[in-house]
Amino acid sequence: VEGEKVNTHITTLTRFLTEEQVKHKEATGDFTLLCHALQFSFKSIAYYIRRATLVNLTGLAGSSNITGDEQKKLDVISNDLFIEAMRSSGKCALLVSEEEDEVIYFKDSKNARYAVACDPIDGSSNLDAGVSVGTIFAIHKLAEGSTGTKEDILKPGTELVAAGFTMYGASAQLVITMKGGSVNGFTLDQGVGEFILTHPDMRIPKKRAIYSVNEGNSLYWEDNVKSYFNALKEAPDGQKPYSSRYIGSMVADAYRTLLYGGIFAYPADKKSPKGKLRILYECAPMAMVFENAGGQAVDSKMNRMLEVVPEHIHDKAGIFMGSYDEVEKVKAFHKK
Ligand code: AHM
Ligand code: MG
Repeated sequence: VEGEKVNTHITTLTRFLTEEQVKHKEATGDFTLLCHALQFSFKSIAYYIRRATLVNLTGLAGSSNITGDEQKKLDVISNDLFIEAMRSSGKCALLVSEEEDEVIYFKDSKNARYAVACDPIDGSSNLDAGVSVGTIFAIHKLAEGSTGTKEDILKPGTELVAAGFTMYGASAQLVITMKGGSVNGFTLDQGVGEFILTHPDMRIPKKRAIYSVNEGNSLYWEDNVKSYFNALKEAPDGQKPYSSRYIGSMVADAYRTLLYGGIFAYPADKKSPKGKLRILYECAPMAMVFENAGGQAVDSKMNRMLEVVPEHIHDKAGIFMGSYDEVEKVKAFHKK
């Protein structure tokens, strides 16, 4: 571009992954290849979502998943894209998907050492309205000597080797974090078809007066949850009351919370005593991102979300996550 300085020092996701691999002497390159397969699934899901209204991909598929949600056409397509990407990578031994009742084992991937959990399209109730949705993923390493069993995925989030999510919004964003590492954000450049590092070392603000919760459920909330959210609006000591922001796609609500700070919650309540969001592919990966960005995530009993161990692959939990101080406030209300 004339007169404009073009930045040629760009970190693509591919380069980022290669540089990460070099940092780990023991790395075999398997994890990098798995991430390349993930990256392809994100790009193709983003592509189909963008074209959905034009090529008749909106609406229902006529089936429902384990949780009883009616599946949208795009839920089914994205799930198939994700499964195929994991199968063809040769590095994934087993996969848990929100859209599949049972664990999928890739028996042909003989030397695969990873187990993956995913929600191919989170927030799918928003799809037909063109509101942001995204993909959530969590990666575990198989136990030493294991060829891949359910036990390799029914583990607490503290054991995750990597996790993250995408958000297909005004642009496609990818947030990824690895064990003990920082959180990095990438933006898909449609022109070159690459995720570009645009948000290195993301840190969530320590506090912010924004809350994000489906307030329509307040009738069913436990008393301490009610009094906590009321307190945010009552604004004690002459402070400004909190602002409310709720999109209804966790990926979008989480992405905003990560950037601006605040609190996102989907508490367990009298109607759903175990909460709504699923541990393996919704709560745990988000908790890892938030903790590695300097925030916190807890369940409805105020246990650290990353330490919650699911018994079954689709188990749910209540969740509160966000800025460090905002989660401290939630905890304080649960001690009362
Ligand atoms: P989904 O995976 O079937 O899309 O459901 C998960 C979504 C989250 O993205 C969001 O936080 C929540 O469900 C919204 O639920 P509600 O409509 O009850 O507020
Ligand atoms: Mg979901």
